[in-house]
Amino acid sequence: MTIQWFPGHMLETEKQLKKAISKVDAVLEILDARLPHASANPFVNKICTGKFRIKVLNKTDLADPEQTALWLKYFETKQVPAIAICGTQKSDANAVLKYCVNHTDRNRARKLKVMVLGIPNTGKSTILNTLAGKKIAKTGNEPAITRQQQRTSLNNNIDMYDTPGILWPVIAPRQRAYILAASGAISDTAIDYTDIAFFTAALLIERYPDLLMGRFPFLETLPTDELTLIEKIGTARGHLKKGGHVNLHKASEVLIRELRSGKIGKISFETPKDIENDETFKD
Ligand SMILES: Nc1nc2c(ncn2[C@@H]2O[C@H](COP(=O)(O)OP(=O)(O)OP(=O)(O)O)[C@@H](O)[C@H]2O)c(=O)[nH]1
Ligand SMILES: [Mg+2]
Repeated sequence: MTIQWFPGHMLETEKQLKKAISKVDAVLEILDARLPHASANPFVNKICTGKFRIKVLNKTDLADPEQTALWLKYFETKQVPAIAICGTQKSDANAVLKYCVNHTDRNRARKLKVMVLGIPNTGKSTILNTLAGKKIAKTGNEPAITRQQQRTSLNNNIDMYDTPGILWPVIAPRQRAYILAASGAISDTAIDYTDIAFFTAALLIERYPDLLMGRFPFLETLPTDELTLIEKIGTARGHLKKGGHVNLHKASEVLIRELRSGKIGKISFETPKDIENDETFKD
């Protein structure tokens, strides 16, 4: 299965970005710390050749800290500059800017131009707002909130460029599409909601059984399969159809909502080991 997801405005965005990137000093590639590989747009590699770039693993408050540490080590061994932050924390966002100031070659008399780039919903506009200390850009927990490039002058002689999230035309393999969908980077209408929940349920049962049992104590024992987990959540939350059958769509919504909000706990969707050992994760 491949996911065809490429709204018209993204093609336009690509064209504009290529031009705009040539004019900035540094690119912050904003990734989701829960999925640092799946959330990396291969297109960014292509358009940023020769440009100073740092991978920013954002939303560390939602990710498994153990895995985030492993990802940073992974990027270090590949000699790829990377930093992990919580985009709503001023000190974290400032650390990223400081890194850019210290590592870019330029005439210090003029403003440093920094662009945030990445797939939808990774927190680009949030980081800009945090740095500015006020709500300059619209943000929201769904993809494609920002529709246009926007320049903001910060106090410290830095110009920040916010950009719309960009995805690539065909997302494959299936595992990657599910990871992106579970994180909220792809519109909830692009993939069947229950499919995303089944993927999520399998991940939680296999990798985070304790968090799952902690959040849903009514489970009593760890469900052996995804359907049992989703049905038990549906039953406990009263999402039943006529005849007492569980409304799987509603139960799926509960699981995904709780996962995305962090209520289940700090969860990572992929590990460096996954992409080294599993060919399906490779680009
Ligand atoms: N928990 C948590 N949520 C965050 C963080 N950064 C951003 N968010 C949330 O993630 C959602 C997406 O944030 P945006 O800043 O709109 O993301 P974006 O990358 O600009 O998205 P597009 O404009 O659609 O490309 C919002 O609900 C933010 O509040 C973070 O570090 N931690
Ligand atoms: Mg935005």
